[in-house]
This record gives sequence, C-alpha cells and structure tokens, in this order.
Amino acid sequence: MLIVGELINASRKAIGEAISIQDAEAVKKVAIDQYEAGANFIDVNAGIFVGKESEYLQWLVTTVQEVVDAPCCLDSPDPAAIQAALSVHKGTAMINSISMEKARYDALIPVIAGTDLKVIALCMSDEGMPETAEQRLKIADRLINGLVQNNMKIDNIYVDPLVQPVATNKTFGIEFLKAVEAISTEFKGVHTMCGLSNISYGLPNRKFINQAFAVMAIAKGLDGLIINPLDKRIMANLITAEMLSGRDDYCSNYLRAYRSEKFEF
Ligand code: THG
Repeated sequence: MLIVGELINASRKAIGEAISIQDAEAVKKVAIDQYEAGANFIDVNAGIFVGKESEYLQWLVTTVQEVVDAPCCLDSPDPAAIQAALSVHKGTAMINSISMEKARYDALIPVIAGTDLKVIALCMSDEGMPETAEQRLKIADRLINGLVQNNMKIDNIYVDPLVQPVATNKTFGIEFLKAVEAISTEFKGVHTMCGLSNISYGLPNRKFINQAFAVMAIAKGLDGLIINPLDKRIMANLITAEMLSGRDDYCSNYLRAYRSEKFEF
C-alpha cells in the first residue's frame, strides 16, 4: 500500500497560515510526523494562493526535503506550478495529477514523457466529473494509453477514479468501487489510488465513513491512498484490509505493524 500523507495542504487553516508567514519549522514538523508515521510520499498543495502558487509550492518542496527523505507528491491542477516544483525537487516525485482535461493534459505530457516520475491519472475530463464506473473507465483507458504512448512505465501510473460524495447520490460509492475493480483487472500492472474525504462530504462522523470506504476499496484492489497517516486507526485498518485481500505474504506486514505498537489495532 502506497501512503501519501495529505496534511501539508494550504486548504487546512494551520498550513495556510504557515505558508503565508513562511513558517518553515511548522511545515517541517508536519512533514517529519507524517514520514515517521509511515508516509511514502508527502503531498504538498498551495492551491489557495492564486498567483503565488508556483513560488509557494517550490518553497514547500524545499522545506519538506530539508528534513525528510521521502519524495513529494506535487498536488496542483496547474501544470506551471508542477513544473516549478519539479525544478527544485530532489529524487523521483509523484505528479498529482494529470487528467483528460485538454489544457492540463497537453501541458503536462511533455513534462513527464519518458521520465521515471510517478503520476496520478485523475479520471476527469472537459465533460466534467464522471458519475458511473463506465465513464471513469473510458477516461482511465484514454489516460493510460496516452501515458504509455509517451513512454511512462505502467508501474508508475496511479489511476484515481475520483471519489464523489455519497450524500449527493447513493450510487456514488458503488460506482467508484466498480471502477477500482475494473481498472485493477483490465489494466494489469496499473495502480489505483484516491483521496477519501469526498465520500463523506455533508455527513456526520466523517472519519468513520472514510475508514469503511477505504477498506471496501482495498478489497477491490486499491493499492494507494492519500490520507492522514497520523490517524492510527485508519492505518491499522488499511494494513488489516491488505492482509485480508491476499496481499500480505505470511501476514508479515500485519504482524510487524501490530508488534510495532505504532497503530491502533
Ligand atoms: N485525489 C487526488 N488528490 C487529492 C485529492 C483526491 N488532493 C487533495 C485531496 N483530495 C486530498 N487531500 C486532503 C488534504 C486535507 C484534508 C482532506 C484531503 C483535510 N480535511 C479536513 C476534513 O476533511 O475534515 C478539513 C480540513 C482541516 O483539517 O482543516 O484535512 O481525492 N489525486
């Protein structure tokens, strides 16, 4: 399971403030905490700062990489901001994200073609947000083919089928899950990942819903998540769900995690 730590996101009040006053120590602490909790990538997002996003995203990457060895997940819909962040990033970053929106796709392909970067392929197009599994699959197919034709390795592609709130439409959970299953089986070797929080939008007790949904998605083949790795309960659930879906040889990862006493089993 690939864990991307989501906490360095400017839409969170404390991080937005830290960025605007360039409080490097505050950002570094959140980076170290997530890394020590088991994050494989540290997501960085400065999306609320219109006009300054590129500059701030660069600052986040530099600041995070001063204290942790993990690479960053460069989270922006703006290809210029991603390119700016890449220019200061050390090691192999993850791009979050490319989509089938034409302007975004055309600008990002030349940046990533032939590289060893990891890339999140978000199931979104100029026709808007997909609602059914079938719509997601069509976009995923075009994205995967486009990326492979541009010499991206299958193993570096992480399709995000796009989580939509179940309070808006009762089918949004199941259609997402069907998409994870279909992508995992039809495109062998491609990974699937997502952020969780949209599923519970508008409902009480959101963490609980997010956790149940994560477990269901892992059962369908999901192998990456953008989450808060400091949440010891969701971490314990992910590790357990991976074991139960046949992806933990000799249950060794579960046993090691349990014995470490780092998580809430
Ligand atoms: N897919 C991809 N990238 C993504 C998302 C996705 N990036 C952004 C987002 N979704 C995932 N990141 C976050 C970061 C922080 C929070 C949620 C998702 C968060 N939310 C608090 C909450 O939900 O309660 C509120 C904010 C706060 O704490 O102040 O922290 O789906 N590819």
